[in-house]
Amino acid sequence: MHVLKWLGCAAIGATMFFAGSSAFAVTIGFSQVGDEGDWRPAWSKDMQEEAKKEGIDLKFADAQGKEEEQLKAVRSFIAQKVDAIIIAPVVVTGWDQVLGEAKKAGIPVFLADRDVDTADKSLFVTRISADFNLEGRLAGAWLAQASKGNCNIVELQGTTGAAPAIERKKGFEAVISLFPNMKIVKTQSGNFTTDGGKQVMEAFIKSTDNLKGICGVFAHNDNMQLGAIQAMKEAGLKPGKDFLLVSVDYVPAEKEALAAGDANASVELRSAIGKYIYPVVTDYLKDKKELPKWIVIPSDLHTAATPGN
Ligand code: GYE
Repeated sequence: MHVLKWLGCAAIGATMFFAGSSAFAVTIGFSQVGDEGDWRPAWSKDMQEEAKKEGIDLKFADAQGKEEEQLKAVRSFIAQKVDAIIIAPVVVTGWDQVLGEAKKAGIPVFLADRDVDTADKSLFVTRISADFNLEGRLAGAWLAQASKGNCNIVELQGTTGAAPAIERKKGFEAVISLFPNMKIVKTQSGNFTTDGGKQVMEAFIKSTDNLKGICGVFAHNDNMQLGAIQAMKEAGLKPGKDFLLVSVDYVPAEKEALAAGDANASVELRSAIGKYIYPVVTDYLKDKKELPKWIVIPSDLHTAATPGN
């Protein structure tokens, strides 16, 4: 594991290459998951703005949450002979073939944000992302101390098969399993969306007689938590007061929910990360130096009392 060492430093990395006497811009294809929630559009905007600043010709493809669309986008980047491809994979499976095609075409692939599940790590150069398992552990640790190790929990999972849903769950469970009186009593996917979180919480409220005996809600992202807050309020419940709410992303709307006392903690997922990702790609294009397979962006937990900057 390699912790991102450039955080807080100015971004470096010139993005013009010189062939003989003429400079040419770097062309990068970026296959993005979609625009679910608040975090992802913020990151998409950041990637586009940073590319402009760096003089990178960015081909941005929104997969609308569908892996088939991502595969199409990557194949079209290969056909266009881009210099590099960045992928934020919707789900972890199904990547070997298309990554093999990029490798055969000599186009380096970088993973950003989400992970793939492949036995052949030579199919991508590196992955630049937060540690989702750590985020789950931080959320679990916060809930353990806030509930003094006594908590029946409902869990709102992210998109089934997506790296953050898998790892946040694993990390969270690893911590709560240390406490005999903490357990997940209901769990379902809300697909990382506000509506999904609201619907799942409405069903939980019904099936548990208004969350009787429940002490906490762990949502794999803020948007689902924000949907859950709406559902709880509509049922006359008091999220953040009678229930401990912890989630991940720390988007502006969640900060407001924390300040209003409707939620209790959120693990920050940075969205302004283009300035760390592009230099990794452009430096690699220049020197082809082998990189660690994972470059980790740090995660911090925030509460209303510790909002950070
Ligand atoms: O937490 C969620 C988004 O992949 C880590 O995806 C990311 C997650 C993020 O939809 O809000």
